[in-house]
Amino acid sequence: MKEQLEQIKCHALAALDAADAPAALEELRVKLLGKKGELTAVLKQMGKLSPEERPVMGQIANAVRAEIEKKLEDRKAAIHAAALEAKLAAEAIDVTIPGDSFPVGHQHPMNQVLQQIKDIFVGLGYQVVDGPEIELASYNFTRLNIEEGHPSRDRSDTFYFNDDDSVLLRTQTSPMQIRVMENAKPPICILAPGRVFRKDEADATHSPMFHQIEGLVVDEHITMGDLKGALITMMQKIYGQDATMRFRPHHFPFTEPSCEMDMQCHKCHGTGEIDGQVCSTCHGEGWIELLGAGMVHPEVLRGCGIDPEKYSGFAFGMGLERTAMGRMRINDLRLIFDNDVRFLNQF
Ligand code: 2NL
Repeated sequence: MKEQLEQIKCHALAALDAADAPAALEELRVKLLGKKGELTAVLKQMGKLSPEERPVMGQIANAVRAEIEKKLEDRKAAIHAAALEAKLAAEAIDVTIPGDSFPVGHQHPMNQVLQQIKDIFVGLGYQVVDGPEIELASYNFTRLNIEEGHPSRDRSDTFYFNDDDSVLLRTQTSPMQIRVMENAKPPICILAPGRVFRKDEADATHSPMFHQIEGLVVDEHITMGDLKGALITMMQKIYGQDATMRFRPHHFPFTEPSCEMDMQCHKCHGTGEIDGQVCSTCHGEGWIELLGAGMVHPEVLRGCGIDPEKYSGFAFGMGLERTAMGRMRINDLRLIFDNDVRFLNQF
């Protein structure tokens, strides 16, 4: 019997060493240690032994069992470790291989300019507002003090939707500011950027759709000084602290008084020429037109339910394309809308 046990142990350890998969190990476990296994079969014969032999054989049998069990565990661990090793090797990622590169886009030059101007005014406490592009003529014209018969209302200048000329594509972003003034109480401090539409044939300086940024501040004691402070601050943040501005009288129906703001040409420093040649930036003017502005007309305030005896305000408007063209030396407006990447990649 002792030889039998030795033989079982010998075969078992060799077979376990050869097994290289969890399923094969389990098969061997059943074959060796299971209820119908080889070791159990030998133990069943213990009854035939003498009382003196029985404990001796029992001890040997237990030792064999323990040795097989230990071998089983060792092989299980070894097979598991080998499988893990193989998996890690197969799934290894070489982080030193260069990645696939693809071109990263950038903002359109118009958006770059818009973002910079918005950042400046948000920094001054303005709120950016957005409104409908399809507007009522009352918001776009009447409430801005633009009377019936004014040239800008002409059907050859404005896109109307109906025969009575009551609905249109906004020609400026001011209607948005009217909407804010009639709904909010001063202090009001807003920036209204957006698309506007005018019946213009597209050429180097005209487009039927373009972008405007308007600003509006209404509160007690707002003066022309506040207007100048805000606009000079904006331009000096864009063009540098030594940029020089001038204000010229002008006329808008919705502001009184009204003005236009120019900046002294930063290329020729106001002389209009460089090395005896006409300056190409200001075309010899010495000054560059930037925007229109003024103190909100009392009738416009009153029409929005704001008492012009108590409150005053300033407003300004600028064309975004014109600003971008001046800043980035773009000489044809159509380039801005063509979206040719060879053009856009330069900015
Ligand atoms: C220009 C001039 C301007 C305004 C826009 C405005 C808006 C309201 C009331 C009063 Cl709600 N004024 N906006 C004022 C002055 C000038 O734009 O040349 N834009 C391109």
